[in-house]
Amino acid sequence: MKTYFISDLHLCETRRGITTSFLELLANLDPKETDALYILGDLFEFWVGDDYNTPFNLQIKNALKDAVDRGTDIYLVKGNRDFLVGKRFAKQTGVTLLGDETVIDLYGVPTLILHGDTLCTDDVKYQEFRQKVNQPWLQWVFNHLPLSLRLKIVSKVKGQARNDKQDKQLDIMDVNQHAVVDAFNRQQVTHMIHGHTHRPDLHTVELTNQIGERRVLGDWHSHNFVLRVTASDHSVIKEPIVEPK
Ligand code: LP5
Ligand code: MN
Repeated sequence: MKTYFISDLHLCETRRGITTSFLELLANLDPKETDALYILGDLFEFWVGDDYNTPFNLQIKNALKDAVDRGTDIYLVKGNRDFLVGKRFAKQTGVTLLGDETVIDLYGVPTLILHGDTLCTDDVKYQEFRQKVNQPWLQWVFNHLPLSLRLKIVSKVKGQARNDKQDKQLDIMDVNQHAVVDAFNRQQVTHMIHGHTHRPDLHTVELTNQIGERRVLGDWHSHNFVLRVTASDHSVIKEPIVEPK
């Protein structure tokens, strides 16, 4: 049996190659051989609300629903770009939404899964932004605004965030080691899997009396990136993404 992990696809209408690659992954999931698919955040480039049913969003929702209906459990952790995915999305797709940090039993190994943005504590401006936009009352208000206004706000804030990011040093956008060790200790695990930083790797981390393992997933920019875990091994599947002309 296999368990798959992906993150940071940033699906959007203009990147058909990435979308095709994701739809193929879903269509090829064999429920007889698959325990679960975990999507660790930033499935979408941005999500303005569960009611934004463009043909593109419907295509993705339907593909998720088909895969779930055929018998594969799919779990979704929200990322910093799709933090507004909500209960209606879960109901429409059959996907199970997870909280910021979840410990799963991965073939006998308790493993912490998360998007990864919460580990980047040196990026103070981002953490302040995250706190603001994750306030339930603000999300409630935002979700009740007309779609056209929501789209305008998103495009404005995105522009501001993009400008802000250009001035940031690269190392503040990676994880903070203390935050990593804190997460291992808080959850009492020695294994974690996350995305967000777009710096795929396998790191060892010194913990009290033991060594931790931190697996970072890659984004789906030039290649797709799937981590496949079985009871005996971990392997990364990576293939070039071809954008149709
Ligand atoms: O994803 P990536 O790698 O490009 O960048 C992230 C961080 N950026 C973000 C920004 C969002 O993706 C932008 C989405 C727009 C959302 C609009 C929401 C509308 C309101 C909803 C209310 C419920 O996540 C980036 C990190 C980087 O990862 C690496 O970790 O550095 O962080 C930023 O760029 C954030 C800026 O530093 C701060 C931006 C401040 C903008 C001011 C907005 C005012 C608050 C609005 C509240 C309504
Ligand atoms: Mn992210």
